[in-house]
Amino acid sequence: MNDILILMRRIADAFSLEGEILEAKVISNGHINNTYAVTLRLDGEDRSFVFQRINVFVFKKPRLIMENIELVTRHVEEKLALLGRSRDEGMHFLYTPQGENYCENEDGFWRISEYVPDSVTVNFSEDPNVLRSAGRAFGRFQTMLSDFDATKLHETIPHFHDTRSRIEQLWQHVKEDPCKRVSEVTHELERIRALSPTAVRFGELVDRGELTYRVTHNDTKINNVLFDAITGEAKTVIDLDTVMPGLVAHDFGDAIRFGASTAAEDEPDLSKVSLDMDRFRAYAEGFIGEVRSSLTRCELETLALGAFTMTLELVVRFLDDYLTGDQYFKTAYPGHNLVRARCQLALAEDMLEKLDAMNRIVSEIAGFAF
Ligand code: GN1
Ligand code: MG
Repeated sequence: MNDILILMRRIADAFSLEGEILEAKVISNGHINNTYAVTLRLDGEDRSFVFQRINVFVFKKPRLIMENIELVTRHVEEKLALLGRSRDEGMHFLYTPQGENYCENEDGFWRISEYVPDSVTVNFSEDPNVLRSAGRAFGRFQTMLSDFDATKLHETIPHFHDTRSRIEQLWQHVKEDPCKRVSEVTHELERIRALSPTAVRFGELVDRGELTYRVTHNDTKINNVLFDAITGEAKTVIDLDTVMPGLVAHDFGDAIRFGASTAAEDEPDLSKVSLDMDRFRAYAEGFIGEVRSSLTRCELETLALGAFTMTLELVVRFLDDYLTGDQYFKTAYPGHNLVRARCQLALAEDMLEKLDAMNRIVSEIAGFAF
């Protein structure tokens, strides 16, 4: 048995998951946790599960994430049952004999969820229909949680999408320059300084009470949606680690940042990086179609600004991680975070130029002028 199989066996045992492990594959989508697709032979049947080790550098209190997930998945399950929809549209976690949805031991902090049958993830697609379907899935998720009591949720990463404090933290690290890398990024810092006033508008709108928090997903990359392998329709959203009070524009904006870009998040050739307006429109149609009736005017008016803001926030986060020694995001090569930051900066600049065009599309879909 190879090392991964031995490790997976130990984790399965902690959850009393019996059966022979037939296969264990690394899933390399996310930047934070370690994920494995594991297939076991159980009672003569092949069953697949997702085993995940939580990154406790990022999630300092992983039990609190699992408490949030328990509450959120239960709420979603009840909603799906009421609507007569398929159980596959929600996520299902396994419990240990101690009744917990995680195990914590010398191997780390682990959880196991059932693999959603016939599902696939998509990292990049030029097909607007994929974006429209993803928009519907995140919109439905938002709607299902609209009556969920946000005070029950722990803030698993404080100030997660507080762009203002992310920017302040970056300037603090620029001053400290712990890895002596600041001199390499003077151009990027100059642009961040110029673009910051636009990126901190959300903080100001919240301060003035014009926007309020809802329960949001907060990590709406298209690869956090499971699609039906046969029909291509989105089945469910995954990666519920950052479900917390947040702004609708964060969820909308992060999905656009990742899914409507013409290039990957870490494309080094910046001439390839821009916002694809067809995919923007498709996602907006899917998302707004699901949430339209519950959004305020100010929420609708700031959806497009959310795309720019989330993209600039990622510039700041990737650059901050680069300046402080690449401790947060997994990297595939030295300088990877800098490449990501530069790519996201090119995208943010393009989004700012297209902000009016994005707003016109949102206004058209929402059915009123602003
Ligand atoms: C991380 O783990 P993953 O790849 O779904 C990050 C998000 C970033 C994203 C950038 C907890 O998400 O906030 O937007 O990378 N998650 C956390 O790709 O920090
Ligand atoms: Mg993820």
